[in-house]
Amino acid sequence: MLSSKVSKALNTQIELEASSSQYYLSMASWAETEGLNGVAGFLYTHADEERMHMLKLIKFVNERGGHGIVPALKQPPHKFKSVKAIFEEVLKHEIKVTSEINNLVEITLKEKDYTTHNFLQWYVSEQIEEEALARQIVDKLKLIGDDKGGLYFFDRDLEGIASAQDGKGGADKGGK
Ligand code: OFO
Repeated sequence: MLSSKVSKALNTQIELEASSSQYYLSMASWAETEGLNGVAGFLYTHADEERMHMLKLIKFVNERGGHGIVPALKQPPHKFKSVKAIFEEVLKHEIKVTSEINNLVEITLKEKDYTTHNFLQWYVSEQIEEEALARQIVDKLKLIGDDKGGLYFFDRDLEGIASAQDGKGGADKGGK
């Protein structure tokens, strides 16, 4: 059974995952209107992954006798300056999510809730991957600078990453 503190903290995380999903979805839609299909595909997949993170939390809270609340969400920004600005935002956002996961882990330790602590380890590892990927993309974009040709190839590269992630996402969804 979840303590009210842990339950409240998990519901806050549910909201953060849901708003991450909306945020990346909005970025994806902008990229698509700019003809950046690779960037859009990558971000659409990323938005789906965040939704899966939310769902996994809702199911866990419910299984443990709590109530996973589906939150109301604020409209995310829908205009972006550039692809680089988008991925800098993604990195900043993921760093924030990592810090929230860490706070959550700390709460479970204080509450001696080792089951939730164990469950959260999946999110701890996931954040390492997500931050590293975002950082890698921002570094690439820094190298490209204003080179339009470079951006074209970058977009194509992301298309490849998105389809690889799609495969992984499918397996993840079945297994979690
Ligand atoms: Fe849910 O991992 Fe990104 O935000």
